[in-house]
Order: sequence, then structure tokens, then C-alpha cells
Amino acid sequence: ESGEGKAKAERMFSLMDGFLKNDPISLQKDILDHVEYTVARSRFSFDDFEAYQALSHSVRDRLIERWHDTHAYFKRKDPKRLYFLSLEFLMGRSLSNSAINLGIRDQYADALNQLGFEFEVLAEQEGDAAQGNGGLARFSACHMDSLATMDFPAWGYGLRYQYGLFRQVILDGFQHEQPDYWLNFGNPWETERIPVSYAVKFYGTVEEKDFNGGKCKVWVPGETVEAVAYDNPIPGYGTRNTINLRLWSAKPSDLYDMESYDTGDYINAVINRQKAETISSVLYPDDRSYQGKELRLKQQYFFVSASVQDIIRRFKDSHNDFNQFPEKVALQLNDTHPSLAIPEVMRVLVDEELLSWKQAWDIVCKIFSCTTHTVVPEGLEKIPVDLLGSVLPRHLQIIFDINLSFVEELKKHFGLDFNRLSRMSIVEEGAVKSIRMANLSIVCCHTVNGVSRVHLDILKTKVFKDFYELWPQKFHYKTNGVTQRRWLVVSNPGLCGLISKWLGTDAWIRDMDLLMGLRDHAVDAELQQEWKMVRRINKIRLAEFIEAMTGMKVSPDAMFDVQIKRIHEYKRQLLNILGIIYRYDCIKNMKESDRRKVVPRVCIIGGKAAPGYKMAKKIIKLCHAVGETINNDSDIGDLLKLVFIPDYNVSVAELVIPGSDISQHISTAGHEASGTGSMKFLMNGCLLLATADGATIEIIEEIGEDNMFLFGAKVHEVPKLREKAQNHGMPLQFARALKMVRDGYFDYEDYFKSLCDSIEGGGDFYLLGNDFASYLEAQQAAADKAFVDQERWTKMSILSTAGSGRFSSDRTVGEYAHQTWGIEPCRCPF
Ligand code: CBF
Repeated sequence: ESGEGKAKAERMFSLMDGFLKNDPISLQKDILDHVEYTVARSRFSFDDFEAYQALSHSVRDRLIERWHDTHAYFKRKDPKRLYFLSLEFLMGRSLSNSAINLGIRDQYADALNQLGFEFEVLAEQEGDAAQGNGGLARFSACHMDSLATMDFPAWGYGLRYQYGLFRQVILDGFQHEQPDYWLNFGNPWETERIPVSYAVKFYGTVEEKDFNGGKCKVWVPGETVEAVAYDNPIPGYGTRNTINLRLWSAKPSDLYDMESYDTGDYINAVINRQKAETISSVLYPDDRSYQGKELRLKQQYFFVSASVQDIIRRFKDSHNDFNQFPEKVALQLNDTHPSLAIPEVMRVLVDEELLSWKQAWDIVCKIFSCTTHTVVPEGLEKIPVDLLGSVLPRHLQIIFDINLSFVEELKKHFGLDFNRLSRMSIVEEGAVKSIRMANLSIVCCHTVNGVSRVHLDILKTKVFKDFYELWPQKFHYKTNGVTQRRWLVVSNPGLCGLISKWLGTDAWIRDMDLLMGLRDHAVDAELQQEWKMVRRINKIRLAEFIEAMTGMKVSPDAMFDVQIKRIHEYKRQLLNILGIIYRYDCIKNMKESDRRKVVPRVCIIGGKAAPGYKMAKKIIKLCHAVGETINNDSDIGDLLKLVFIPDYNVSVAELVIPGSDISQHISTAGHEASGTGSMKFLMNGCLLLATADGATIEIIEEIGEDNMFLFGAKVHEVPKLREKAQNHGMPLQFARALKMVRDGYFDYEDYFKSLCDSIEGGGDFYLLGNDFASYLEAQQAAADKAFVDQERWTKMSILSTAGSGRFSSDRTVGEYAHQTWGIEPCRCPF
């Protein structure tokens, strides 16, 4: 600092009280000030929601302090930064997580108590930030938490949707979707940065201009939209580092389009300009296919363009040589959704920064890496050339140019193998000529990561086989992980306390490998007793929640058997429901003496179906229809219950997972890229009933087959079994359960006909029939039997938690940082 600057800074600092204080009186004063001045309610009269708002603002103030310090420090140290680009971030609630990561949750709880409020009750007031669909979006959220905790200099970039993932409302057992206008009640965590805004261009034409004795391309846009930054601080745990998640919101641009004003229709001109806002209005609710939608394309480019402008602006603030760019910048693409960042960086470097194509290309090849979350080629995104050419004409040219050089390279490698060339080309010829976004990413990224070991095998041998043969060194995997801060510390404080007590430290919150220490105590009677107690309290809490949500009373003595995740045919909720029908039928036909031996079960299913996914919606209805019959059958009583939890989201998961005894991860082998739900259950000491798919294969290695209930076909067996399924009948038990659905035992037989048809008659693509017998075996012979022996069950539960350390996102992020991004921690010293 210059002398003058230093003096000014000192004076500013002397005017402040220093950092905000965290003693109970200061916290109370702070909360009351926010009640009075931010929420604008009298400090003598405010309700829980207003108290929540004030409390969040008070927490946010502390986040902002750390956020500023962190960014000033990063600026000073100028480390290589990671920019994590994702179209989806499923953050859930922030209050508890932030207060815990700041290390002042208990201080706040005390302060609130003295004001007559309870921290937990206020935390319940917060709505979920549901800016994403499922696994891929939670991946982004967990990574942000780990990046901050591990002091990595990172930024997240995404889109600030006005409507997050739809709310699921169940009427007469059918799913209905309602918009989630999550901003209706304000969002205290974000800060609008009006000065941080960029013009994002669309449509128009590309013109050639003379430049420096040659030609250059100039994009003359047809529409300009303003991207305004909204910053969301992400605090690390056990560190002052607080990084930023910057989400872009679309606003009409000041660069108004003269043509609309020339019409003289002022009102319509203004209304048209207002339509710009629709770009960031709604999240696409399908987590698998979004082919060829103009709005989707605009969303992708909008957030990518604003982010790239922001990144380049930050780089240029302290550097003037683009050769240094790869030393300072790593860009991570979360799936192919942000891959337009590649032609965008090329465009900015070549057209605006006037670098040569070769210079720009060298930079691009060094800075981009991506993670793919897909298992099947059909899941890969394609954009019709006509659409791309109309919305982003200059980008289409750039992609064609990249492809031209790429195809030349291919010819050198493989000769004129036209089949291979056409499979690998970025441009897909065919009825609808399209750009293959995955091919674009692979060509330009230095590293492509899968999300589990078996996922990488599938990428190498199937999905990206051709590319793997060309560039084996590009393909890697980093098995997914989840953050223990949210999935244990926030959601299961009872178990956390117990773990820390028995390990003699809470250092595991930053170093999950320490959980292995629990293995030494797995059969200790005292720990077993305490473990059971904590788990029972969580089950009682879950039972209360179920009653509040569905009106159904369930007994915490029963085994809670849970499957919560997106509804998909490959995730096989239908297998679960058919298993329940089979169990119901068995109980119904049992003698009284046998009934007494039945382990009572509460089967809990929850999840959303994409609004246009008919089969998934039928599965939801079937679950309700079967539940209706079973739950009202007086022959069955408490021996079996089936509950559907509506509107499954992050905060519902936080409540359900700690109260589960067993959880199902039963996808057809080879279909789940990783699966992360299993990891959350595992940490919480819930036993897994699973197929050997995705990351479960690595979980088995970590905790051993004896500590879970494994069943079903293996990945390598699936193709053969599929052929067999075409020609063979179904096992009897399976056929019987299915027949009950077909024959109308649960009513709605016409509605369920196509569901039954999808598995009968040789079309059982997901191998439900094939796996049914071993599924029942795992449920009855293994799980029921183990549950009766509570000592053994508790040992398995403790060993599950003990073996979950490897599935922390801290491990995943550490691997990405060292092997892919080349970034180092940069810990703010204050
Ligand atoms: O990698 C995170 C998760 O992503 C998905 O949810 C996805 O959106 N493609 C996969 O289906 C999961 O297997 C994976 O764990």
C-alpha cells in the first residue's frame, strides 16, 4: 500500500469495531438490530420467520467479513484459481451449515435461547435452494464445501434460477408439479452485485473486417442481455476461508435494440426487452435429456459467457500476458452443460484479445477439464446446428474450425476409417445435423474424469471407446464423495457427538479417514448401547415427520427401509415395490404362528419424476396404490407399511437418512455412474441393500460384503442376461407379484398396463425379473435375519460409518486438485 492508501485503510478500520464479535450479548444485539433495521420489524414483536431472517443476516455479516478477507488474500497471493462451472447447484438450506462452518452454531443457539427462540426451530423456516435436479447438482454443492474447507482458491459459477426444481404435490397418488418460486420469501444469503454485470450477446451475424493487413471476424449480435452477479459466500469448516458461488441473473440490457423503438410501439418494445429475464427464470427439470431446446442453449451460453468475461477480467486486473493464463486459471466443466465455454474462450481470445488461433488453442487445451456423469451415449447432449448457428453464429464457426483440425488429426491416426471419423466427429451428420457437446469437451479438455472406477471402465469400453483409443492419457476417474459437514454434522448431531466422544477428537470433520478408529470399538457394548440410542432418537424424529407429512403413524420398532432418489426405471423403484407386494402377499397367506416371526417393516420411498417421464410417474402412482391397500389391510397391521414421502429434497434427506435402518441402491448394474445417496446413508450408519453398481463397488471393498446386503447381476453379466431375458420366462414369485398389479388388485389396471408391459414379454431391459430372487434373498434371508440380532446389526452399522471416510468429497476434491486442476491450498491467515 502507498502511504496515503495505508492511512486511509487505517482510518476506515478505526471507524469499524474490528471484526464482529461472537459472545452471546453481541450476537443478541446483532440479531435484534437486524430485526429492527433489515427486516424492519419492531424488536419487541417478531415471529419465528422474522427471527430466522434476522439470524441469517447476522450469520451472513460474518460470512461477508471472511469472504472479503479471503478474496483480498487470494488477490495478494495470486495463486492459480479453479473456476467450477455448473448449470446446477443443489445447495439446500444454508443457515445451520454456515453457522456450523463458522464454528458459532452453539453460541447462536445460546444467544437465541435467551431471546426466547430455538435455533433449530428457526432453521426450519428456511426454504431449500433447489437450483438443480439431483446427483450432479449435489456434486457441485459438496465440492464447493470441500473446496472452501480445504482452502483451495476456487470460485463456483452458475445460473440463478427464479424457479428451482418443481415442488412435487401428490393428489390421489399422482404427481403434480408446482413451480418453486423460492425467492418469494427473500434469500438472505445472496448479495446482488449490480456493478458486476456483463453484456451477453445472442443471434445476429458474423462479418469479416480488414484487420492488420488480414481479416478478422466481428460478431454483430441481434440481442443483448445483461448478466448480473449474485454472490453466495461458501464458508469452509475450521478455516476462515470463505469462497464464492457467483450465480448470474438475466436482466434487460441498457444497450437497447433500436429497431423495437422504431416501431413506435413503446409498450411492446419494453415488454419484449423484459423477456430477457426468462433466460434465468426456470431450471430444466429433467436430469437426463434436454435435446435441442433454444432456451436451454441460451441458458448455457448466458452463464458461460458471463463467467468467462468475469474470469478474464479478473486475470487482466493483475496480468497482461495471456501466456500466463494456464498458470493462473483452471476451468472445470461439470458435465457437458457448460462446454460452450470452450468456443467462448476461443472467441474472446481470438476476436477480442486478438491472439492468434494457435495461441488461443494452446491456452484452451491447457485450462479445461471436465467430469462426465453419464453412463449411456443417449444421455449425451447434442445441439442442432441450425439452432446453434442462429443463436450463436460465431461459436458455430469456431466449433467447425476446431472440428476441421480434429478430423485432420484423426485421419493421420486412423487413416480413412470413415465410420470411426463420423462417430468421433464433433459434428453429427444425419436427419438433424448436430453438435455433440461431449465430443467437443473431450477434444478440448486435457482431462476427462468419470465419477467411479466402474464408470471409467464403461467410458473406456463403451461410451467414449473411440476417444479412449486415441487419447488414453486423457481419461481418469475420481470416485465421488459427499461432504460430512452437511451429511453428518448438520443432519445428525447426535451421532457426531458420539463419534467425537469415542474417537476422542472431532478432527474427523476435516479428516474423515479418522473414522476408521471406530472399527476398534464396533463390538464394545457401551458404544453399541449409545449408538442404538442415538439411532432410535433419529427414528422417532423420522416417524414424527412421516406422521406430519402423510398422517400415517409408524412404529420406530419396525425396520425403516428407505429408497429416496430421483424416480427412474434404471434405479428400479419398481423392483422395490414388487418386492413389497410379494412380502405383503406372503404375510397375508401366513399362519398366525409364522406371522409372529415377521420383522415389521416400514418401507419408505421418495423422489421426483421428471414431468414428462410417464413411466416414472406411473411408478409413483403404483407406490401409492399399493400403499393404500397394504396400509389399510387389518390383516397386516404394523407388520408392513408403505409410505411415500412427497417433495423429496435436500432438507428432507437430512431428516430421513439419519433415521433409516436400511437403504436401497438397487440400479441395474452398469447404469449408475456413481451414486452418492449410498455414501450419505453409509456415513450415518445405515446398512446398504445394493447391487454392485457405480461407487457401491468401492464401498464393498471398503466395508466388506458382510456388512451390507448385496444382490443381483454384476456389470459384466448384464449384456448376456439381457439377451436371455428376451427368451425366458420370469421367476414365479416375480410373475405373481406382477400379476397382482396387472389384474387390478391395486385398482388402476389400465393405467399400470404399460408399466407391466415394459417388463413382461421379454422386454425386461432393467432385469427386474432376473434379479428378483436374489433381491428377495437379500431382503429376507439376510436383512431380516440380521435385524433380529441387534448386536450384529449395530456392529454392521458402526462398521459402515467407520468405513465411510473414503467417500468424503474432501478426498475427491483433493484428488481433483492435485491430479487435474494443479491448484494448491491458499489459507487466509487472519
Ligand atoms: O456424479 C454425480 C451423480 O450424477 C448423476 O446423478 C447424474 O446426474 N448423471 C448420476 O446419475 C449419478 O450416478 C452420480 O452419482
